[in-house]
Amino acid sequence: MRRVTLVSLPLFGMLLAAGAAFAAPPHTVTLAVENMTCGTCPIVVKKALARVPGVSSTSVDFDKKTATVTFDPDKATSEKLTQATTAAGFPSKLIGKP
Ligand SMILES: [Cu+2]
Repeated sequence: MRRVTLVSLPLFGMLLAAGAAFAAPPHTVTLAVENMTCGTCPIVVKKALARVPGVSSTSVDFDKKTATVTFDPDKATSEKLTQATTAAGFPSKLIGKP
């Protein structure tokens, strides 16, 4: 039992390193965002999205009513993004991707 533990720890470290090496590239999606009525709204939407773990960049287009978000697909999903804006009072949906 003790021998197994001694062997498995470095092995676990190698698996972690391998996992990092093969981590999925970041995803970028565009969301259609409702309810943005003034210049402050995009800031609120941007903050709500930036708070989602795994999100690396967010840009909100007030004129087009869209948000473009780049995130780590291992940590976040597009569903979590739409949930975050909806919770902030701005329902959104994914454009173009399933
Ligand atoms: Cu506003």
